[in-house]
Amino acid sequence: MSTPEVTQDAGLDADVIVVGAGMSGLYALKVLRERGLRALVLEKAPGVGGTWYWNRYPGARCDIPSLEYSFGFDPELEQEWEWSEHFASQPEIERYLNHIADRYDLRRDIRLSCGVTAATFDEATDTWVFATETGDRLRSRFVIMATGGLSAPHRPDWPGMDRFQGTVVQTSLWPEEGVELEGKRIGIVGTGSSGIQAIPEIAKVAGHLTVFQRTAAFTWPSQNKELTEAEQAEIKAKYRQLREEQYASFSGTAGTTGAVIFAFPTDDRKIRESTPEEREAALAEHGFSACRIWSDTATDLDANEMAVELFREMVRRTVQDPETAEALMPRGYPLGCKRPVLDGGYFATFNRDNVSLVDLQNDPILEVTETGVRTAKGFVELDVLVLATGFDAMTGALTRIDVRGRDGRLLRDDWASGPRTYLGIGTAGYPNLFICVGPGSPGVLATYPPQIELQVGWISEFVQYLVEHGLTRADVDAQAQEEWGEHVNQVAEGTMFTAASCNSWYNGANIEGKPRVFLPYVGGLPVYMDKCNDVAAHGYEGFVLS
Ligand code: NA7
Repeated sequence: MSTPEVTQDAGLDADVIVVGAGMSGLYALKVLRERGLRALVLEKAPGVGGTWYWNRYPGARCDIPSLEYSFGFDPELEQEWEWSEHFASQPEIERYLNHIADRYDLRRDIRLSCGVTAATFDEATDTWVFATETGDRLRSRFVIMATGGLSAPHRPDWPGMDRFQGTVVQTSLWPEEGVELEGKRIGIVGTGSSGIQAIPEIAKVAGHLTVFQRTAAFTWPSQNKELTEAEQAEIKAKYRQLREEQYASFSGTAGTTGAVIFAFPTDDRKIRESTPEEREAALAEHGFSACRIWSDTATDLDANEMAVELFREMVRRTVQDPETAEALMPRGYPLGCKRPVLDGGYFATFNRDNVSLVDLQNDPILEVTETGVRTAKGFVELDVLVLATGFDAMTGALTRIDVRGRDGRLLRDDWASGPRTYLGIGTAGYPNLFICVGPGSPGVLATYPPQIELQVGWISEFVQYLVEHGLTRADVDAQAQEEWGEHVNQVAEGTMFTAASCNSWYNGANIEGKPRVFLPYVGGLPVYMDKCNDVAAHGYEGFVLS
């Protein structure tokens, strides 16, 4: 790769300031340097890894196979790195990302414990000025917001929360030193991926675990297992091919395991045309996965409901107490509208004597007291309250920072009725600001490492283009942004993601007051990258350059 002579402005702290040292930020730093640009990464956490730094709760692991949830930019790295399990645990992914920081000598340009509180565009100089929690004031020409799609924790605030004398801990802010759980009376709120991963692990050590569930979830046995040397060697022998398949695939994955399972029904048969005997045979053969093999459940709500009934039947057969089983059966929203959850023995955990379920649909939380949680029908004494209550996804990490663009506009205000972006990368009125895995890009719908390589690679090439052409300002054309937004909405229409009954973090419904807008681009990674590459090939059409 060529490393051009870049005119570096001595008044700037860097050509590019990258906010966040997760996967996107680390990769951005590496490629920007290779392009001869001075980059500086500002990270809120005391360590690198982003999501994989913060989410260190018991049971935290990835829902995409390890050999695919990893970078492909360096064949030596992918050959040398050993993954120990099919789905990597948080400690292993955190080690991997630390290894990347060391291997490519990235740390010298990363400031840790340096959260950005404000970023302001200075129109007189076409630069961005940053304020940080540490009181630093820094300036750069360009900014890459590598702030992550699931990084702004959502913390509900029930009456009396501050009175609780025990420990309150969020799965998404789990302390490095750990939390004392052995023998304790523990309550956990939330049954999304985080809660469902944590519940079986916490149950093993808790005195008693009470699960507070608002919405019953769809979750499938992950069938995680150790990776043998032979299995790794087989994949590593054809790693280049696998990577090419990932880059060219809808969701950035080559296989059919992991959280992409719904993209691939395994059967041509329609559940609507099936007999009770065929459905029973499917249950016997596929268990919980019997609901997801049929070809008609992704577009036909009645077919979908028939498939959900198969899922409920598996819950009925797994959970011994009928009342608990009933409460754990998802109802009222279609299969495939939320991100599938993969678990390690979730439903069977409710057969333990030390685990009980509170169904918040019938028995809502009224308040938290000094000693526990009061619901409409009872009181649960607790030593520890775990909040697995999710994230202000895809936009929260951006809108929680005071990002001010042209004419003093504030991003949080501009996006009050929903984010507006061009390609998920730029947003009109905020020149020189580029977003990684942002709303309007595939984001959370495509496996991050390959997506990041493509998208962050594209952004860094754009920055290099601007610098080489002596252009100091790249804003988004409002019309191009409008058209992209319409396209993003149009592609999502008719899918389960946007079904009227679907309340998910994909569409903001999990956050009170957040506008209901479907956030990611559901057209698939290759279509998305074709569009980005076409934009670049036409002189970055849709951006206004000066
Ligand atoms: P999720 O999937 O958003 O799950 C959060 C859970 O917390 C979910 O069950 C919510 O219920 C529940 N929740 C949120 N607020 C409340 C309140 N106020 N009261 C009761 N229950 C509440 O987040 P995760 O961290 O589990 O997973 C996010 C992604 O990370 C995941 O999809 C993977 O991609 C990795 P609700 O369903 O909204 O009724």
